[in-house]
Amino acid sequence: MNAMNTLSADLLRARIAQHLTYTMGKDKAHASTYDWRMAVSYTVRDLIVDSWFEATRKTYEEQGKRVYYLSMEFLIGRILEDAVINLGLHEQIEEVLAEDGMSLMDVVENEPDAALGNGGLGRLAACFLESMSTLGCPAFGYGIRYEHGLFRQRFQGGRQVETPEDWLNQPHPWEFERPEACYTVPFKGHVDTRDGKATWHPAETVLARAYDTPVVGWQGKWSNTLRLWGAHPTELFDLERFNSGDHTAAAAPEALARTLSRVLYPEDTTDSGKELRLKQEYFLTSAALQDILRRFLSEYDDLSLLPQKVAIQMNDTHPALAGPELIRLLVDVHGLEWDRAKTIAQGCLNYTNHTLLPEALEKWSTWLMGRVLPRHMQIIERIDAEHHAATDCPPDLRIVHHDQVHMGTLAFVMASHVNGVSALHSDLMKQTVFADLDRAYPGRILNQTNGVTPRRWLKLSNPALSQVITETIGTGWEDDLDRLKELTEHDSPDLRAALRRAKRANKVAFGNWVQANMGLTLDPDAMFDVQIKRVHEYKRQLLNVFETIARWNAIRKNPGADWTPRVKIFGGKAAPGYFTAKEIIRLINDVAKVVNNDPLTRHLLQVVYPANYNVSMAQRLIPAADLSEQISTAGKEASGTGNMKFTMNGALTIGTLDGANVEIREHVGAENFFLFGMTADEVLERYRKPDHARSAIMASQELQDVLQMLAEGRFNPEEPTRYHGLLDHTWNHDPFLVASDFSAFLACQTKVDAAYADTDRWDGMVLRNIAGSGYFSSDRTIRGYMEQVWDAKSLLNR
Ligand code: CR6
Repeated sequence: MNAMNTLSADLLRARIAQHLTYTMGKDKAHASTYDWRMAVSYTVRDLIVDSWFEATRKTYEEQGKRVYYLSMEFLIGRILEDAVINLGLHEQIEEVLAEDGMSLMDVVENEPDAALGNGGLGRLAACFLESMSTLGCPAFGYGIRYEHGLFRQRFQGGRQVETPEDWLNQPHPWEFERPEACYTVPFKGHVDTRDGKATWHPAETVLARAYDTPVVGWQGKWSNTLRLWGAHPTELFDLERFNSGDHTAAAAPEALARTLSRVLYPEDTTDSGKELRLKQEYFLTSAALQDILRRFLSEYDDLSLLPQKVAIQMNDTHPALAGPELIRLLVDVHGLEWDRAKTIAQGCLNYTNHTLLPEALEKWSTWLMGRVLPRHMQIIERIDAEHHAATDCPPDLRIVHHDQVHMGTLAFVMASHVNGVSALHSDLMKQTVFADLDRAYPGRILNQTNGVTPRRWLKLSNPALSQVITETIGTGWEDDLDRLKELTEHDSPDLRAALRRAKRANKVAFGNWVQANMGLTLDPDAMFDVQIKRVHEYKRQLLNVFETIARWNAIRKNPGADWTPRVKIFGGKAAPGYFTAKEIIRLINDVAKVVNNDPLTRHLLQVVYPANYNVSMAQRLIPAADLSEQISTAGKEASGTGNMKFTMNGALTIGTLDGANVEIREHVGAENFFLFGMTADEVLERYRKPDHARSAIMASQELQDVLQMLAEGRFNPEEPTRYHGLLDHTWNHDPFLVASDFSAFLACQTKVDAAYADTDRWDGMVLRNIAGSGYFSSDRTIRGYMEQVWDAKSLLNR
């Protein structure tokens, strides 16, 4: 029994009332939902603080290893409900609020999403923090406190329009500002070298100030810290200038500093190549490393112990300056010799790679790096020279070549362990992009397949299914997700019916939300077919919308046939500068408009694209899904994590053999997974055929019909040429092989229709998907990191 469960409703009632009165300054008669939300949040936060202190005390006492997770993104979403679920206070708080006519749901939904991330990479970091707390692994997440998280998406005439997000417009009740935890981060200037000792004279400096948010694990037994850095000016406001009337110039130092933590870069898988982005990456890395060293030196005085006590994870290459920065701090500030410093740094650092797409592997020009970080450029060159001498590598394997600093190579060379995020991805790392480095540093590449936290992604987001699970196998699955396997032992018509009822209830709830927000009425008995993720060509939303058009054509040709009704649901944002992705969004919206207004097919096919997909929308949508679309070109999606959430929530997957789909299929059984399309090897083979797109199009009448309709402007008569660029792209380039996989996709979708029509068969498949999803808990992933990457095995089961 969790200690929190014994907290009486009386105590909660008193504390919430106390915060309402004395923190918010409101009496009940005048309190708004916002006031209640803040009062409940402060009450819950107070309860977390105790376990947070306890965890910190225990960590200092044990003198064991600490883990530091450096990430430019933490896509946290809402915090209150997650904390309430983990503390086991859901029912009590609901009861207390009801007495005053408030609903916990309204209060929870009043909270803005903390959207400090773009997609999978940022959400993974958030799941990892929660799992590290659940497992009692002493850890800090280090990131940037962006004032504006990921942009808000609206549709205007079907087009994506971005508006700024402003989650910090309101006070953020979860964080503690730490004015004392403050570090100077230098930029630019020049380096003097005298008697072999380098001294950096920076031209600009900024202060990094810490803002801490406790992250509570399951049952409130342990809490770790998410420490986000806000940028502040080092120079004070220029009073002299202000008094002389130059008000703008007086505020200039402040404006300069603040831009550093102002916005999250919205590119997800492209290298943005901007000076500000490089400065942000260094700002995070330097502040984090200074903080890590300060904490270490408050406990130990021998820096050689650092690798024993500290594991630093670089989440992608964004914090890859950690290598040179740690060497700089050890050599220039703490006076260590180069060799010793470098060995210590390598002993602490590890690197996770999240993509093989060449455009996403970060590179900075030596000119920019040398200008913004002159001391680091020197250090990088020395690391590179030693890497070259030790491995005798060819020029293109060097960290610096063609006047560019290759951050993937730098991260690789400076890390003890390098890992991919699914079995297939880690294999491909060894076979392709990192093949030579793998030979030069054998054994360095490992695999740690991603996972997701079942607390947020099952317990919280899907109470209906969670209840069925608990009624069937008892409690305790929440932090031991392999136990879901036991569901198969209980397979029965009753259990299948219960699963079906839970799914239907979620579909009805989602349908109500769509009705209220979009004015569309959905049929909860139709198959809910969902593709939600960033919009990117390799994820092939285009393949899905082509299939939608082909389906519409087929139904119109033969409306009386035995069709399985479907609702095609899309969600996702495109990077603001990504032209093709934005065209795909517009096309989906144009198709939706026409298809949803066709009286002949409306009861058989609907297309829904709610704007502004985010974590909260995912929590609403995934539990309501029947079919999960994971249809990327094989070899392109490093892992995926949405795919895991759908499986856990009893949606079946239609997917390619890509990323973690491969492992999902192994765990749920091939017969319970709709596989289609080319394998990664076949994809490579296909690229060698110069007319791959044209020949695939010519082989499919259905695809030709779809493309012909786009050529004629069937979905956009007001501007019939709108998609001619997209068509040209498909006929002549088709870089992600949409045409080549189209027929296989269509055929597989027909199998999905047949399976859905056979209710009992479908329900059995659903059961096996849920039962097989235990492996995809991020608790399993974190255990893997603790054992194989962080050398922190002894922290498990203590
Ligand atoms: N875009 C991968 O593409 C993976 C996540 C988390 C991604 C995705 O397949 O699941 O990372 N990569 O590992 C990057 O962000 C670079 C992603 O989210």
